[in-house]
Amino acid sequence: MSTYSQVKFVTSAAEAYQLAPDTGREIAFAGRSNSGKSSAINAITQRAGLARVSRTPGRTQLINFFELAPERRLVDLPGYGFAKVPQRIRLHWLELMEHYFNVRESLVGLILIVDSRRGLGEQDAAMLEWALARDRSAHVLLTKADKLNRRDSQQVLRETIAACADTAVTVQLFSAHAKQGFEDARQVMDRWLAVA
Ligand SMILES: Nc1nc2c(ncn2[C@@H]2O[C@H](COP(=O)(O)OP(=O)(O)OP(=O)(O)O)[C@@H](O)[C@H]2O)c(=O)[nH]1
Ligand SMILES: [Mg+2]
Repeated sequence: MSTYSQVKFVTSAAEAYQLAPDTGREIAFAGRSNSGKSSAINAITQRAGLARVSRTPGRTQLINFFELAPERRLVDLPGYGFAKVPQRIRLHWLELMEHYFNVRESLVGLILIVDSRRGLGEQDAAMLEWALARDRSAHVLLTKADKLNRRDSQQVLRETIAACADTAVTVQLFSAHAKQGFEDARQVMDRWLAVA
């Protein structure tokens, strides 16, 4: 199984024309602000300082591209759902995301990061729909699972699986802090990145 330890930063895009060249295969990570997206990326790639972890929600407003291997990328999409973000920035986010999902041929799958204490929200469901509508795979990481006891984490897992029933979306528990679920997440990514 890949460890992605050769991962390196490629470029950041604030505008559509700044996206990395659309070749090979890439996996996008998306989620609410503060859901634990950067922590999940660092955990899965085993690179502590790769994506910046912040205590201030909404800090990452750029699309960040990382190379896992030649022609294999991981994309950190800007977080959504942070109440204090001005309308102008929200609209820009929406336009940029629509553009990204519409044009990106190298996009093979979406990893959706959901705080397990919140569960799947409306905007999370909308992200999954965007991916599925374009025939992309999708996998949900219910993260910060260390904050829940076993009963509650199993319940949110069941609820999320039920919410994704009738789709090909897969779901797992994850914790960057407790090192839970890393291997399962990497297995999904390896499968998506492999040339069929
Ligand atoms: N307990 C616990 N806390 C976590 C976990 N993952 C992330 N956090 C915390 O959640 C906060 C947000 O984490 P980030 O990884 O920066 O989240 P993000 O989604 O990238 O946030 P933005 O880029 O700002 O939208 C930080 O204080 C992290 O330490 C986890 O698995 N368990
Ligand atoms: Mg982040």
